[in-house]
Amino acid sequence: MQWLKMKLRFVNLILLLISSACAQLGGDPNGYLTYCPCMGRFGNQADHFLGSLAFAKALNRTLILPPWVEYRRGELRSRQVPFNTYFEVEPLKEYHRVITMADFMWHLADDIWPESERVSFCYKERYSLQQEKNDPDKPNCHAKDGNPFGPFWDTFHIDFVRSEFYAPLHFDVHHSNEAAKWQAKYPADSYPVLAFTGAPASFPVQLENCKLQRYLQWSQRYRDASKDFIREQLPRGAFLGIHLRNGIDWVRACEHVKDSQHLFASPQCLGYKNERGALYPELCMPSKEAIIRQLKRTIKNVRQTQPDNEIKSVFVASDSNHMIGELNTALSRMGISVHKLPEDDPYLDLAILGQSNHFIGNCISSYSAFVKRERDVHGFPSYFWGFPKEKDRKHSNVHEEL
Ligand code: GFB
Repeated sequence: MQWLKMKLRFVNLILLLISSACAQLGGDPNGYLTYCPCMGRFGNQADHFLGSLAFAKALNRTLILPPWVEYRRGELRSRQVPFNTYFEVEPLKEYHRVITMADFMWHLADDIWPESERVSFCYKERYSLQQEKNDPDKPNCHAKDGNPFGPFWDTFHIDFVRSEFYAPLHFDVHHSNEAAKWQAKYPADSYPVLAFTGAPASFPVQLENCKLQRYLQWSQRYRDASKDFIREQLPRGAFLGIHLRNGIDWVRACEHVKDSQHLFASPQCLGYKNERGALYPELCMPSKEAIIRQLKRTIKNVRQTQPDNEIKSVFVASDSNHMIGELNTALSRMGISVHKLPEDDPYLDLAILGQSNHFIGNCISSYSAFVKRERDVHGFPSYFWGFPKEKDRKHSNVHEEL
């Protein structure tokens, strides 16, 4: 008898735990929104994330936090890295309701988004690369066609039974009553989850959404790793973080400068309407000489303006050439040492750049833009390579800090 009572109590306890877990993860009657971060690498995905967060809030739907999509050399399929590997989930909740994709799929999807009701959303028909899949009588989003589209949804065994084309609706919820139009066309009771084939956001990030960066806070692992590196590897004192974007993909991308008004993240220095000037090549690919000149000038400026917090070292983040030898040679007479991570880690590079006393980034790069936004949140100064233009700087004595 005693044994039976204990068993019943145990079963009750388990039921209580399950029901409280469900209550915590209770379904949102206003619905959910998710998407595949299927365009570009981290900088692009981060821009898209901020826009998607703002969009989910405007539609008053919980944002299902997608994993980050990564590409490894030699691998045919993208890797999906859980959102909270790099960033905390809790601070986002101060802005809006969010849930990780893993939590949603394991705890809520069976009830809220059963397999037979999974609809993929795209603006208009997307053609498959496999011709035989394109049926003129059955237009489709082909949401899982190609890499990273297929591997992304496969991570959570998601297949779609139908496509929905949402044209002419769009994602700019700041300048019109677009959110109300979405809600009217796709109410949560008939469309519990809006699952987009790509991010419901613009690239580069809309000006209005830049400030949402404050809710994107590094996970404990990256906070600790960046602090440890700064404490253990850099000399005591202020340090200057620099981003050198100079790999072959970048060399090719910079060729588009000559026929564009904007390229990638360029509005961050030129302004969204080019109010601070037009594009020029040195903004994208500064020469080694220009980099060294700007470094020396920045270090001297800081010596003059902040004599009690002089720059003692430079931390270099790069996708390709860190220029460690050249920079050490150029800066050793000023008593400055130059450092990089022992192993490539794009996220740790970002987390360290975010904490440097001063930062020089690449205006065109969305990777640099991530750092700039994070530093703006904390009021830390940032500058860009080749900005303002050297000749403009001489003539106008412009204050460089943005
Ligand atoms: O982040 P991302 O979209 O920035 O892509 P851009 C660049 C990727 O290169 C990063 C690596 O996600 C990193 O994986 N990378 C860049 C770096 N800088 C660093 C660095 O300092 N350290 C390390 N460890 N890795 C543009 C895209 O890249 O590149 C465009 O926006 C296009 O879509 C173009 O692909 C060619 O904005 O710089």
